[in-house]
Amino acid sequence: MKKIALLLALLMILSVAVLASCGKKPEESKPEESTAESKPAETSKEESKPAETSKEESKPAEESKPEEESSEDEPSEDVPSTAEPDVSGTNVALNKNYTLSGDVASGYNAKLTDGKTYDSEVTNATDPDDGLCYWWGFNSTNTVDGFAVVTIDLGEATNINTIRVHHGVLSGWAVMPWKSFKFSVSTDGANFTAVAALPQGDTADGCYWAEAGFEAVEARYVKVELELNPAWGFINEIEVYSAD
Ligand SMILES: [Ca+2]
Repeated sequence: MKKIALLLALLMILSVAVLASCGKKPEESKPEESTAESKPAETSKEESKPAETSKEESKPAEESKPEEESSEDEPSEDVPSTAEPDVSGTNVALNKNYTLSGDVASGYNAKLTDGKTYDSEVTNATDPDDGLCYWWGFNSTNTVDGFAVVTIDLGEATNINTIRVHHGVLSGWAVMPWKSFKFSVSTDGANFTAVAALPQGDTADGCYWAEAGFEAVEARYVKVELELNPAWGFINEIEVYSAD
């Protein structure tokens, strides 16, 4: 009987131990819950990813700007030459001073009253691209309200009847035809009177001149306003002819 009593006692102890161990399991599961709690922290990291992707999305916009600039900066291609038109008067703008609506853009800084046009320059160039160095380039950086403005001081009041602007088109390099041409004159450099206007000319690639003839007028200052057709507008020479 004593043995049976001992066995029963042992069974009691074992059952209590088993129950005690089962009671610990819920406590051991708590760390699992805590790991589950760490998951929101991970998802918060995932939430930060869209911010990173937004940065990536902004990159193409930044990269596109240099592409536009590079397309504007590299207009270099041969241009078919054209013959000079006949004018009976004297080019009184030759070697005269002038002002511009803005500083030179990207090195295309031809002199506009030196008597040399693209055509004459390229004759002496060994590389066709050299000729393009003799253009003055206008873009959004050196125009005002969409207009390139050149004002020539003839030095003294002069009777004139013709103004001519040599310009070029290279659409493949973003050098576009001018949208319009406006010509005005002044005797004091402050009050200008319109004398002529021209619409957009040829749009095909090439060298051109826009020529405006008008009734003879006395002028010391000649203003040429060219409406930009983005991105670039090129001119090389402006001639003003005397009526005498
Ligand atoms: Ca020139």
